[in-house]
Amino acid sequence: MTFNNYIDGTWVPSRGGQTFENRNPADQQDLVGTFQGSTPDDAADAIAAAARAYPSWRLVPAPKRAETLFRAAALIAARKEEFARDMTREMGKVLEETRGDVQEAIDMTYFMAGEGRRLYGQTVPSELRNKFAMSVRQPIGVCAVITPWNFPMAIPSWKIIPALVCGNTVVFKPATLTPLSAVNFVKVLEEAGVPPGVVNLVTGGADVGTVLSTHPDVSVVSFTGSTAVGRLVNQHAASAFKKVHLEMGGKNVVMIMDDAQLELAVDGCLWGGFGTTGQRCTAASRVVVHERVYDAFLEAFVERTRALRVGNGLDPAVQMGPSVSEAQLATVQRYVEIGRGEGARLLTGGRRLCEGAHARGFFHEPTIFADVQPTMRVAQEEIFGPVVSVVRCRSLEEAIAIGNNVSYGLSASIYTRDVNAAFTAMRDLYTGIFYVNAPTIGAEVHLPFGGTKATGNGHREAGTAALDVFSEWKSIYVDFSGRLQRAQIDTEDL
Ligand code: UN1
Repeated sequence: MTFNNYIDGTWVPSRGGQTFENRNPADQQDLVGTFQGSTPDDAADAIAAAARAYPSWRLVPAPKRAETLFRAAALIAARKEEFARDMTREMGKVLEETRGDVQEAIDMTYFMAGEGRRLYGQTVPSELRNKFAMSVRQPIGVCAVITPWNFPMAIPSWKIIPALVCGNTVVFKPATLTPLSAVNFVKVLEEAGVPPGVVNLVTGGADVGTVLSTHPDVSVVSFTGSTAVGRLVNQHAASAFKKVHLEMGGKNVVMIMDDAQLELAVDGCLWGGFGTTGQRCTAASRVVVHERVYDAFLEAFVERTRALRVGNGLDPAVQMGPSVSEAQLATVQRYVEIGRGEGARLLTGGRRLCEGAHARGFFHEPTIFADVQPTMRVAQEEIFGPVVSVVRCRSLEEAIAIGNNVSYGLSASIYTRDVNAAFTAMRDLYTGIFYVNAPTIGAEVHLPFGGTKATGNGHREAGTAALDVFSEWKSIYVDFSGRLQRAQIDTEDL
């Protein structure tokens, strides 16, 4: 089946006539669909439609905009199973997780629709008599939304829904590996009654992204993806002073102290390290373990990892799906070689799986490196695959130092029963997200999501923090004194 772009309320093919295929990474014989390989002209059409729709959408009262979004949330909920299956087919993660992804989009849509009746500003006393002061949120204009393939419905919802509730219009470019989930999401918005031009979908590659981040009629660019591409987006958008929100790489750490409940920590490391085949920006790709429990932890972690069932995520018995693409699998294989070359001890995994049904997809064994030095590349660089690096430490202080000593700052966690250790780590890990006695993944939609250092550029999505990306403050002063009052000058009490 061939899917079109959605521009100005109509499903249209690309002007250039090019298409691309989307195949199941668990089974390359399974063609998921054919999608538009859009051109810069298609992107420009979508931006023009969004710019035309903006003046009227911004004036729809926010609670009314929200009503449309409440309807969208209910529609996604009704189709959760169908959307989860489509998602597993197009990007490989297991059904339980794709259901979670769709659920996250439902949660975000309900949460942000609720904001339609808030969008709170402030009223504050003026320093002058008979003068009223307040701040209100105002929409910004056309928002470009560029999203990754690892959370194909959740992450678009984190951006598109707050953009809409604030009164902006949207041009959405999903990752080329997950266009079907994007089509599913946009169809729901259409059906819920989002007016033509308010949301536009353009599938395609870097050409489309470049137009979105450089076009003069785009005011906001919200991007989640690699640090390298994020840097480009930032550079493209800089000269026109566009507002840019970036969410990029991570090299998240789980710290396991000598008083930790080890079984709980092993559960967390399995889920955090190998959930989504390690393809989360929040993945627990580093585990720092206190020397007193190091061997015991590794023994249990390796045993449980070896038992993980790897395969097609549509099979309910499978616990870990494939890498999303051949290129991603090659990256995993490259890092396994790098780790070996650096002298890390390979405890389990390390090979591509290609026997039987595995031969049709991009499967790799869940892999653990032990005795990793914190400066090794496998402990510093984001791999985005099922590879966990375990580092030994002697104290909480050392664990925190190792934890912080990477260029990224998305998520971190500690396993301990010592409240003092937990609070010290909570304070001292310079990350955007922190967990106690849980892995580095599991963010909920009503709290800010994002990271420090090379992970982000200071913004947060999710929670009410997302409203700060998609709106700008306007401070309003109303003088009802009937005479000129000069702030900072007429300081005497008149
Ligand atoms: C990501 O890691 O790419 O916190 C997003 C989580 C999910 C979102 C993760 N709710 O694990």
